[in-house]
Amino acid sequence: MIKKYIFGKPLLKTYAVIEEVKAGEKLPYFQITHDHKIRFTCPLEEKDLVFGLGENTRGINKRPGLYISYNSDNPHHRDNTPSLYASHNFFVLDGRRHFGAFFDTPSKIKFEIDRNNSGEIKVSTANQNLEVYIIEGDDSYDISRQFLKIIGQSFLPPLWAFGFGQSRWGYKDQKDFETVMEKHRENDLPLDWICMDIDYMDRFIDFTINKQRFPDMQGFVDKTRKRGIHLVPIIDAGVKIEPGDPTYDEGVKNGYFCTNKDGKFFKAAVWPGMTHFPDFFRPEVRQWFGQRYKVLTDLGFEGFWNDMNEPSIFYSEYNKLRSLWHLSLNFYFPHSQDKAVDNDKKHDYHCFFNEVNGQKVKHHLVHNLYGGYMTMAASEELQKLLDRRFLLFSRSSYIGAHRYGGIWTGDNESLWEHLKLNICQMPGLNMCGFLYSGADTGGFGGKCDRELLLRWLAFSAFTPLMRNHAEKGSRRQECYSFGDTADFKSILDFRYHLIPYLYSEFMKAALNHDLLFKPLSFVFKDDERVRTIEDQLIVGDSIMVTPVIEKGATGRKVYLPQPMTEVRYDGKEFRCQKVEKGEREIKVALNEIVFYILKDKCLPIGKAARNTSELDLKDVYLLGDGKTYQQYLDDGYSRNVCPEKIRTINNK
Ligand code: MIG
Repeated sequence: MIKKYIFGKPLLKTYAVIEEVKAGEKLPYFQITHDHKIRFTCPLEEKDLVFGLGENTRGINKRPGLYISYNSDNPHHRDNTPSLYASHNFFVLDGRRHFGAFFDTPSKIKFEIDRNNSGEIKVSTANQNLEVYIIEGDDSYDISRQFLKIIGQSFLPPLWAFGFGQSRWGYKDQKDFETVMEKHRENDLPLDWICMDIDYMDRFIDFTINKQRFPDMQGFVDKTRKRGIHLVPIIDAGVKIEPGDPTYDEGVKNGYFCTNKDGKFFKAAVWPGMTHFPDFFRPEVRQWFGQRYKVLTDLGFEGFWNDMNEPSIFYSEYNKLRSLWHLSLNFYFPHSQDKAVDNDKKHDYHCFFNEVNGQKVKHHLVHNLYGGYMTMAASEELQKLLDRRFLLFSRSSYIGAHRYGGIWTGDNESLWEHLKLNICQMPGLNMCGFLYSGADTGGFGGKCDRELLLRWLAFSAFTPLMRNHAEKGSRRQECYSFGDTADFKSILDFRYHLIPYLYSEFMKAALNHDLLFKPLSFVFKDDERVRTIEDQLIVGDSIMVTPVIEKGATGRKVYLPQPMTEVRYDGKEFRCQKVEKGEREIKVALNEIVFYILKDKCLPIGKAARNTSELDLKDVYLLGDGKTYQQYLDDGYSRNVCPEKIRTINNK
């Protein structure tokens, strides 16, 4: 059962909830106090866990911790960093009582969960106008699914988006992209898509192509498609101030950009130099900006990633010094963000305006919706420009944006700690609707080594978005950059064997308002022990994954809440054995993947392929002791999806 409670007079209806929800009278579970902020407090019992909060840091269990929803570009985050690229304000309290709570506000909001042993959840925001949804149900899993239902169906990417994606900031011309393709082919490493980062553009101007570097982009896109590979260009939020450029000219002529306190277009520096930000809050601006993608769809592109849309700002017309100070503070004290975010009163986000229902509103009040609105702009117009499903993923988001695109988890680093974070983020992201997601595999910043990349790929092999991405100037981390590629081939081949299952489970989850990634306790409700397990996850209906996440480890300890089938893949074959319930010590070599099939379940395994265009989703065999598998099947690109496209495969 879901009820909503309205406080004050919210500025706007966010795009998060799309189903009608009845209003309740008195908010249960929380005590409310008002001063200059509104605070909601809820006592915690000793054994209560808190799940959710989407992309946020720390574990699957968010207790204890401080989380501040205020979309921030923060490549140096650590475990105690309160704000990342997204705002996902939904959590479930899991204990003797169960309830879910969604704090629907476009403004900054703080979640203190048993912070400093307070023994309570405290949610506070200076914007006292908001809606709170309370969801009651049988258990955390049920509550999460009820929430997924009211926020609407997740974005559905095409099948090729489940293939392996290679990316690196710094690939600059056609030759660089050809090298990636050739290296993959030479080494027999599968590949479905390559990201084009900002260097494909003319001086970082959105919807332009650098003609020197790509003399015939249309021909190149075409040729690449014939090899079964998609090129996926990036689009940044900031539009360069560049008279003569159509995006700039049209934006200025029609007054489509965010304004400053004098009513002029707000100026902020990002990659292209000084830019204006499209005011995505206005429907006509979204439609206009979304239609600008036509420049690229006309060249044959069918996939995009939207970046810098928090929006990220290097410095602005108001804050040159402060921003430089802020940047250097981040550089020298990467752990000090806690303060930096809290002291942002003079920040750029207080210096420009969005137009909300005809009224100028200070950006900081609606900040967390901006990136998601950019995703909506692109998605709604790409629907019109293309006749098939497209790939779209964004860096910044708010709940609701999951209906329009996927997200990646933003800039991370080549750290074992960030691999662990990636694992913990997945269930939370799924609880907030973001099914098509994944991290920069191998780490964006820092020095990735062979071992970390292999272990990370072995986990990413289960995430819908599987992309190796790295920062300009960092050590090369393509799968062919570490000498012998056989181990990498084994992991990437595994991914392609898994795609029939992954795609089918993804589509079923999206169409039935379900999660793909679940904490063990969502499935094994009566097993006390699984409640604190954070390095094993349930993926789909049939399997449990147990990634290796320690440096130098030759294997790991796993816990089985029931007897299962252990599956081991080493690049040659799948080997299965029945294993007992309880603890197990397993060896996992660098080229191997070990996972478990739940009791009475099975999964389809497909053939290896160089890319998804070679895959036949029907050509599968089953592993596990389940009697049947319900496979979702379609052509991988049509829009007319429906939950009935299921075939039953019998297990012999
Ligand atoms: O300030 O486009 O998160 O994936 O490679 C950095 C360059 C801008 C940030 C993105 C990252 C991308 C990079 N971008």
